[in-house]
Amino acid sequence: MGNFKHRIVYQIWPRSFKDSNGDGIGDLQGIIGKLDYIKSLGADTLWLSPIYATGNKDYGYDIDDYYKINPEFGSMEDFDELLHKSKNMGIDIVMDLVANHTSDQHFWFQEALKSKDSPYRNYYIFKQGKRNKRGELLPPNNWLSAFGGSAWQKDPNSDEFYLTLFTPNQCDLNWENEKVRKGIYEIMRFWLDKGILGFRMDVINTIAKKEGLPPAGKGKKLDFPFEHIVSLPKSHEYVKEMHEKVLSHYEDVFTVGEGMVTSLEDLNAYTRPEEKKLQMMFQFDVHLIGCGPLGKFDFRKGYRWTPKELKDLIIHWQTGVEKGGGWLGNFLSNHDQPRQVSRFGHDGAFRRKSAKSLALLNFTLRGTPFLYQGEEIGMTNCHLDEEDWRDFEAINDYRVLQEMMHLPKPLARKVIQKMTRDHARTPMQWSEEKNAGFTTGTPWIKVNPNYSYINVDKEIKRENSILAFYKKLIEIRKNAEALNIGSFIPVDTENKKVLSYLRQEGEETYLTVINLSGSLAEANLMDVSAYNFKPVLCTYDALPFMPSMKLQPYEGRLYKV
Ligand code: TEU
Ligand code: CA
Repeated sequence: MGNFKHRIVYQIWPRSFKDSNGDGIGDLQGIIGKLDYIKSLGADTLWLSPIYATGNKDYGYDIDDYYKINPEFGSMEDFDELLHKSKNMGIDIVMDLVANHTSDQHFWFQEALKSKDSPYRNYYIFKQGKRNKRGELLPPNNWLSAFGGSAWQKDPNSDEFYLTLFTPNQCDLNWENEKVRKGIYEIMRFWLDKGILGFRMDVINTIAKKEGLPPAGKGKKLDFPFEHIVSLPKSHEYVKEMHEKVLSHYEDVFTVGEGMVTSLEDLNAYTRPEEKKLQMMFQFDVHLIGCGPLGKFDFRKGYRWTPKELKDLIIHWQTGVEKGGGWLGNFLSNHDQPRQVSRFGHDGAFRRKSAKSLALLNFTLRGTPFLYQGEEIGMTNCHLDEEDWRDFEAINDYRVLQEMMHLPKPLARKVIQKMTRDHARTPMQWSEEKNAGFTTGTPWIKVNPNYSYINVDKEIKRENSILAFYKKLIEIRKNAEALNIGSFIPVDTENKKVLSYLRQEGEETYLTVINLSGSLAEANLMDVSAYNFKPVLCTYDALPFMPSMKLQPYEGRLYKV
């Protein structure tokens, strides 16, 4: 299991996984109670979204104290119990490391606010505001926050502003300050020494900011400063230092970097083993398909995309990362994304079929597979009215879409409904009991009413369920070196609907064929017809391989020589 390329990662967003004490909020004892379930899937690694003390302005990604457990989730004893029990079952824990920012309640920031001379002032990014002709104090530059609005907050006690690239309560750390770096490394050692396996590193490629903080884009209107914050050479240096000072001192430590838009070159430069930085990284190109250049709420392309576009993106990243010697973490959904069947497949009549094909895709691509709570039962997006929104991003961008982009309310609402992160955060659907068996109390967020027929209990009892498909697939992947580390070789690349590829290692060859479209399609596999393929796992019937095969909507097949 030791190798990071062989791991199967299950992501939990603890607030919505399982509530054990009836307060409507998921917690650590809830997770402990479901370890058997996670084990039964075949996962060996558990990534927990942040469980530290937080003010919940960004539901855990705004950390007040990195050494304390969020009391809503339990205590440090609960955590130790979780760590111990999961380890005994062969499951390792990966924690979220949020090192780009702390919350404004963190001790460092509270001290920094006290005065301009505070020894903690330089832990953050404070800068003198600018005065306009009328003498009004304005933010130091035009940087836009990732969640809309200016990225600067006024210091109540001076003419300075501090940088917050996400919510106004998440204060960007100044990584140039060696004390900040040391402070973060100490946090990492604390958790690694406790026995966790490693970290998923939040927006790790934005920790360095361009010197002098120059204006973004054309410099006039608010603009997101991609060019001044994403993957600057200094970010690479810091990650390298982190590896040298911390990670390299532990055996078998797991690291996956998360960040904003990266290029192939950049991802490879973070993840090539000889760079000694990270083991793998996520990319978001696939998730932003159909969005405009401003990101997920930029609806100007209408969220329209073709199966061919999706296919080309996948092939681009697969072949480019292999060539460049890097490594990907593969995922189709997480706590920031809509549910995958709703986004890439079909959440109506073909829900089951498309859920299985998307699983087949995620688990046979080259890279370490991550699966997000609920995808294994085909959970879908939920109809969410304004009063159901919990996420700052949705609430704030709803306003921004109307005020800055002049969208009429109904369209703004539609855009939010399409992409809000709340879809991923509706509670895990365990059973057909009240509140999907998530809580006996009042859930903190709406439960998707479709829990009456989409839930774990039902899936367990059902033949040919999505859940059973995941289990088989994971079992197959675990025992197939070609699927873990093999080469990715696309075939039938011109096909407009069907994605087909070989995974090859030594004598072992697998072939994946997936119809990414909701209509009938035909795969042309003449090029690989010399192989003696046998069906291994299919989403419809296990049909024999043929050089030309008709595929049903969202049909997927896995063959093996
Ligand atoms: O997200 C980082 C990130 O790149 C976001 O801008 C992402 O694009 C956004 O969620 C899209 O809606 C990470 C965490 O995963 C996210 O939950 C946090 O809110 C964010 O960092 C700040 O810590
Ligand atoms: Ca609880």
